[in-house]
Amino acid sequence: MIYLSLFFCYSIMVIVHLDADCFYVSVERVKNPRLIGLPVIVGGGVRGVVASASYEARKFGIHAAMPIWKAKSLCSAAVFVQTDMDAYREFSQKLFQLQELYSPFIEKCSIDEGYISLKHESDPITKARELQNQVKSTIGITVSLGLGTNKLVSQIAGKLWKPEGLTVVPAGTEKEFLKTLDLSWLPGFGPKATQAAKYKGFSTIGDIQSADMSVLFELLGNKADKVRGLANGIDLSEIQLTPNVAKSYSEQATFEKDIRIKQEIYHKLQAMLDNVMRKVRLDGKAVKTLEIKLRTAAFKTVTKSISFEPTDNEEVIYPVLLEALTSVWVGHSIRLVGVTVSNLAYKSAGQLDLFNTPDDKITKLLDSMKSKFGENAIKRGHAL
Ligand code: TTP
Ligand code: MG
Repeated sequence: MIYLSLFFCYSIMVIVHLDADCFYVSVERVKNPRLIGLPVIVGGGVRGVVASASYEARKFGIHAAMPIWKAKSLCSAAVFVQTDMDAYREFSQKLFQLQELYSPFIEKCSIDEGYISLKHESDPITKARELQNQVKSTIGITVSLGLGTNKLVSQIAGKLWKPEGLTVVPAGTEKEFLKTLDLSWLPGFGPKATQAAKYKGFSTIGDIQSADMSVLFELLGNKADKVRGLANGIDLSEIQLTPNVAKSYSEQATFEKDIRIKQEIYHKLQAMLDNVMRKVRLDGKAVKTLEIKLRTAAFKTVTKSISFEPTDNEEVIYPVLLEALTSVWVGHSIRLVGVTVSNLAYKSAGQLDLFNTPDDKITKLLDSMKSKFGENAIKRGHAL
């Protein structure tokens, strides 16, 4: 009986709310680990306000949107860092790409916040914990998660205990969970509305649950019904799917002159594969499928795709590339070639051994030379 009811809870408690902890600060700490443990404030610029405050800084009463001068007066020891939007966008992309490995049902709400449906998982709590750990080990920042039967409950649960929280609201306990929380947790209750409601004697969500409907109408007008539902943990809004960020990496090129020699085309495809696999590695991923595309001088296009064990090393894929090319090669003149790698896997610390990465000393050397001296600083022989 217990097992049955637990399974029932798991099977419908499937919406996860994810929000990164002091996101801008966390990214700055990956860039500069000396900031770890200190009261850190990211912000300034034209608006001169706090964008993100570390949890150490929040102990001094510092919060987002506060003028920098005020933050300085509250904590003279705080370290102030200018915003670096390129870095935050890059980390945000990584964060959402990683979530895509857990679910195809994702709604991105902001740079560091979203909903993920785990309705296809038999044990969403374990899966959510895995996601939380993987974000930390691969991206280097922490996130807080809330699990519930709907978006409202999972969002409140996720924001209630931070940082690194994982709060679960089992099915059937939504009303109880919300009951003692301050009114301002409910959507629509900004500072003004909350003040007006408090004036009328409403203080907690529980007060709204048990309020006389006529009083609620007086306070909220035609929103009263909806708000009463929300207060009782009823939210029928669906996850609004956000299109995927990066499901594949590809490159294609049209030759100045058509090429008829298979070896030459193979070398061109190898060079393109080198480029896309460098991007795969920079994003900390591995791939499981290669597709090549050839377009003949007569504009006939052929494609061939082959799957293999996950790898982030082009050397492992060269034989697959040759196999794909050989399978479609009929000796035509070729005007355009393309390479796509897809079916992505995320390369986390714990998964390193799972990836097919035999001896990648050369690949590592090439990557580090390109990072230091530019993309064209060094190439493999076939790219020359
Ligand atoms: P939030 O998730 O609201 O804040 P946070 O991640 O810094 O802290 P928390 O642990 O409470 O989630 O916003 C995400 C980022 O958006 C935040 O790091 C900086 C930016 N931001 C602003 O630039 N201005 C603001 O007023 C707020 C609230 C956020
Ligand atoms: Mg956040």
